[in-house]
Amino acid sequence: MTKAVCPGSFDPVTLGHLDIIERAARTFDEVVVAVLTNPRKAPLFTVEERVQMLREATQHIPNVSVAAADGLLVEFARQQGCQVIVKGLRPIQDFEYEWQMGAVNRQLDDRIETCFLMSRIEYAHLSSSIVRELAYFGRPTTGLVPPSTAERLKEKFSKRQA
Ligand code: COD
Repeated sequence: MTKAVCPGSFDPVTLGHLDIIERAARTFDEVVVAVLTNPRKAPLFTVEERVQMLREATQHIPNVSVAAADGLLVEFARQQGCQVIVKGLRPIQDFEYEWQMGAVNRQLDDRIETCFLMSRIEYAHLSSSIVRELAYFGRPTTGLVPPSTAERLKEKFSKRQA
């Protein structure tokens, strides 16, 4: 049985993330989506909110579970018994960072393989930061994020503006 981890900040989950998770779930026996800390980013949503949004968005996929951790990704992968890290790769922008992360993770534990899935062309422009910016300016995010996430974004920014 091959178990994979799909890691990220997911602040919030987008349809680009969800596509990678669905494809990982078709490729591997079990997938754990891990909400981890990216020290380069200051999150809008709490870890609990991000986990909840991911659980709502992935409830239709039976072999996917969602968890949170605040340590290193390879430590999480080891604890969970994951042999593979699955990352999404958008054209150009992701390559340098993901290559570096893949190399560091291999140095930390070379028994855990990193596997990159190319982003679908229709989601290649999509990022959590673009989605947050649209929501900040009061624009709908439908069609970019799962429906329940679009609702939470609306709620978050209406509270901020109130
Ligand atoms: N289409 C396809 N893939 C996408 C899309 C899209 N539209 N948008 C994002 N992705 C991919 C990203 O390329 C990434 O692979 C994944 O989805 C998650 O993206 P984000 O932006 O939610 O998450 P990141 O990149 O901030 O996540 C970084 C981690 C949290 C994974 C990283 O910081 C980490 O591993 N943290 C733990 C500490 C650690 O182990 N660090 C490494 C050693 S120093």
